[in-house]
Amino acid sequence: MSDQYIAQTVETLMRRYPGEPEFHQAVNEVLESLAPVFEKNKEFEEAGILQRIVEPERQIIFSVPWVDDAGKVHVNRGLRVQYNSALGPYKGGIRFHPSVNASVIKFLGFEQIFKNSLTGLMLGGGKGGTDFDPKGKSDNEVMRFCQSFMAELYRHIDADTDVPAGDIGVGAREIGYMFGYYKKIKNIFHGVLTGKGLLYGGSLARKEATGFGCVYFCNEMLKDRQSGFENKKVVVSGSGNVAIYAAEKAMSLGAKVVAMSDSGGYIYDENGINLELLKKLKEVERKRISEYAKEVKNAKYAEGCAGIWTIPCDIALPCATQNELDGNAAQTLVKNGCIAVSEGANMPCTPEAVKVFLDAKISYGPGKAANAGGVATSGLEMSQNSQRLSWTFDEVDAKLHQIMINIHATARDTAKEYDTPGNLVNGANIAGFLKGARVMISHGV
Ligand code: NDP
Ligand code: 2IT
Repeated sequence: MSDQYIAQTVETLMRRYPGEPEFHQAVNEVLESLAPVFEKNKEFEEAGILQRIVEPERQIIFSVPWVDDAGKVHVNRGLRVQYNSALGPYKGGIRFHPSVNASVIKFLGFEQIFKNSLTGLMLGGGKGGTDFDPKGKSDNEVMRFCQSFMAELYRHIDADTDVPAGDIGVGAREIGYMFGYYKKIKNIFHGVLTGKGLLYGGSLARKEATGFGCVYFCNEMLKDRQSGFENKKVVVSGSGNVAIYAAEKAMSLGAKVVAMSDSGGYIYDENGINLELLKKLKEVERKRISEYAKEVKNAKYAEGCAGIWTIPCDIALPCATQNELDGNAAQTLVKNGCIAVSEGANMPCTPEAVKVFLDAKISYGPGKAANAGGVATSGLEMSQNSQRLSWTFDEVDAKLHQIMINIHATARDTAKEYDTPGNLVNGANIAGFLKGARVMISHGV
């Protein structure tokens, strides 16, 4: 009965949104976990919770015209999907990447509902983005783009309505330009964005939070198998915000990070990555990761980012982008002795890869649980902004750490309760869903 309800809901959604593979993938992955929940809670089907949660409450699509340094006019497409507001103001990042389209933003927004629910904070789910490519653009071009983006987005967001943050291609620089323009045209200085600079309301530890949180989560999974990061060999994909701070925390717990990547290729440094150098190349100079191998004699660079998973490791932290780790890569990791995978990125492992990890019974932390530390710390930034106070780095980090411990325990206990012990995919999906669904029932249709 509940199987039929789920199948019908999926079918209707696929018909309504054809040709959106990432969105379909994300929905299927969550719904595959939920049959026993609908079996146990008949009131969810009666209240139409599933049809309501898969359909975004609001989708905003707008044009973003801007002028480059040579005076040429360009037009990109901006999107904001305000997915579900049961648990609080819509909350989720903004992505600047040429691959952004409605499918990508809806998959990210849908994931965000469950992730934000798991944090235990009052956060609804949303996501935004644009197909603008910030690579190779001057600061002034990025500023003009951000201003044009905000010239439309400002109508739809507010500190108590929808609070965007960063994601791929959006860091402190872009948040600064967007915040400045919002303030200018709305004449309001409040916490409408998170990931802000520390001098104007940003939270200490927000920059580090997603990567640190991913490692805190992984550490909890390792503890359950009487293990830890000490002396482990770690591979981290990506070399952006999430990857850098996942690597930093793994190192501080005694691991050796031997490989990192960008969309062009990966570096392998068997002595352990020199993170200060990598930060300089990536965060300050915005260079390609291949430059690292030019500066470090023993390091090797290989073209193509997928090859990074062939490097033997104990722990893999995919922190770049969706579907970057497929079934073959997963089999290689398992064959090479990998015992844990914790997703810093959103949906980096394909469904085939996830199946390989679950079948092999290695520890697998799905992104909506393992990378929730970023948005959780955004929630802490919102709390600080509301209070007009700022907490110390250690205070925020301690709260983040506890939130990640709680998310892991919730996912693990829920998986056990629903007869799939060790399956944190089911645990995270079910626990994230239950809270939102119960609140949707309280609010009426
Ligand atoms: P950044 O833009 O800082 O870094 C992204 C990294 O991933 C870069 O190294 C980039 O390489 C690489 N990358 C991007 N696209 C591709 C691709 N198609 N193939 C291979 N590599 C790619 O982004 P973040 O670190 O913020 O985000 C990384 C992931 O983490 C995303 O999935 C994001 O949704 C997720 N996430 C981010 C959070 C945050 O707080 N920032 C919170 C939770 C999840 P290149 O420079 O060559 O493009
Ligand atoms: O995917 C994510 O959780 C983020 N990009 C962070 C969202 C946020 O609002 O901090």
